Amino acid sequence: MTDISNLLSQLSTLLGPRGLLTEASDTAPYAEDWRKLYQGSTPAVIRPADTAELAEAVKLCVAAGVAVVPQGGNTSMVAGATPDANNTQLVLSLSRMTKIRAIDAVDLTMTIEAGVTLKAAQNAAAEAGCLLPLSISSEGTAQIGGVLATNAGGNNTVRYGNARDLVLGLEVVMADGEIWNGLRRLRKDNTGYCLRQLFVGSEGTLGVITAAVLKLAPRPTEIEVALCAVASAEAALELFTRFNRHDPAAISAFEYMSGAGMAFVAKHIPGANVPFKAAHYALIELATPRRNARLREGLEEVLAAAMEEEIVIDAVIAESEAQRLSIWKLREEHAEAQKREGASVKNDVSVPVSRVPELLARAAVAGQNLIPGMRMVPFGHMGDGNIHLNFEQPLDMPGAEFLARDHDIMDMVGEIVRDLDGSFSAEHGVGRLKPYMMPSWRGGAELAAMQRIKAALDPCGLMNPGKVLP
Ligand code: 2HG
Ligand code: ZN
Repeated sequence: MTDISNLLSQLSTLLGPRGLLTEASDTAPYAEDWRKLYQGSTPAVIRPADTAELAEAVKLCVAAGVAVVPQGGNTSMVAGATPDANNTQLVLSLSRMTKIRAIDAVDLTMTIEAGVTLKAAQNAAAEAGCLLPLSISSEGTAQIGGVLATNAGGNNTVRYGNARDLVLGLEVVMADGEIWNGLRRLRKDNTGYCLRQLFVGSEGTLGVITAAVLKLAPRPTEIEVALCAVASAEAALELFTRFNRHDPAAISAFEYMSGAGMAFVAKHIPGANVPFKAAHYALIELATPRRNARLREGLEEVLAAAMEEEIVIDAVIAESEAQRLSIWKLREEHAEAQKREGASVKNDVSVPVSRVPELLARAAVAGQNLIPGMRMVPFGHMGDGNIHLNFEQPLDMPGAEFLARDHDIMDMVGEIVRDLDGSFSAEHGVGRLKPYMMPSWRGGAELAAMQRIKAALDPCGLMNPGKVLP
């Protein structure tokens, strides 16, 4: 690495005062991850105004041999977007690149820049009479670039797939500073290797996503949301199966929550209104753009039968948009509530949907055997098999002592997940937290191919070093 002060003065000339932060008080928030697992340090945050500036900035960094850490809303659960502690990596923030370049309600596409928050993108799509069918708990802060770089999933995967499934085109600044304009909005385009899908999910280790063309969907005209107390995790699965048999095309979300997580939300989140206490909850959302689809009738019919058979113990159906949002708040505030409760170890895992109840049962037993008193807080996207199988510190164990056992806990969960043909990371990615797991889960030909791709596209190893690959 060469003289960083020389690079900083070049960047300052290129980007101007708004485009470069160097004061420690300004850079500090960019150097720490949302979970506060890692305290990083950076000499500067680069904040380009547009793609051309960003590309020039990357070229200067490459010439100086200085690494960059692309960062969107900094909401990563695996510290995928924060620099290490050596004070040598520059953070590359996309947050000034917030243009919505185009929306086409006939083609059902939107072309947007990486720094637009997911919420702002959803709102823009809605104003154009469309739906951007991707929803995650951090959508108010998370930015499109990060959402794509991590292939975020979230609440609507069961219906619309992951972020990857919504991408038609990308604009990327490659690791050498060249701009690749792949902002095509075609539904068919078989012209060689599918480069855009290589960048989606690469977590900023191959290049920087600066803009994207996303698929939109017709805006639903009917939406129904119900929160149910269910008898068990098996009952939640049975309920999901029944909705699937009834009208699979209508399900837009099917989420699971435990009594433990809901109690944290009730305790820590102002305005949270939990309608009934239960050990297991299911949240079902049905939505459709079809006219007169009578979703409400179908919902009530399935729930009534399930109540008759004591699969569902209690249920509320939202009667207004405000009630719909307040039910969703109970689910979406789980991460925040868990953070406020104390130290937690997260396991963002996936298994085949049919095996979710077994996953929960086995992890509950193994967890108690490993650390007695550890509180299991499972919740998540049951309809696609992705459970956040999190554990909270025992009430009588200091947080630091508990966090020192994080690998033991993650490995305990990992063993069960492996046995159930699942994955150690469902939607949060690998980041800085989980590269050590890659050899045992993705070793051999798969990891070797990934390493060759990394070496080919980022030969100097300056794109988000230390993330994803061990
Ligand atoms: C969610 O589904 C997020 O709310 C966060 O993916 C999950 O906090 C977590 O473990
Ligand atoms: Zn999630």
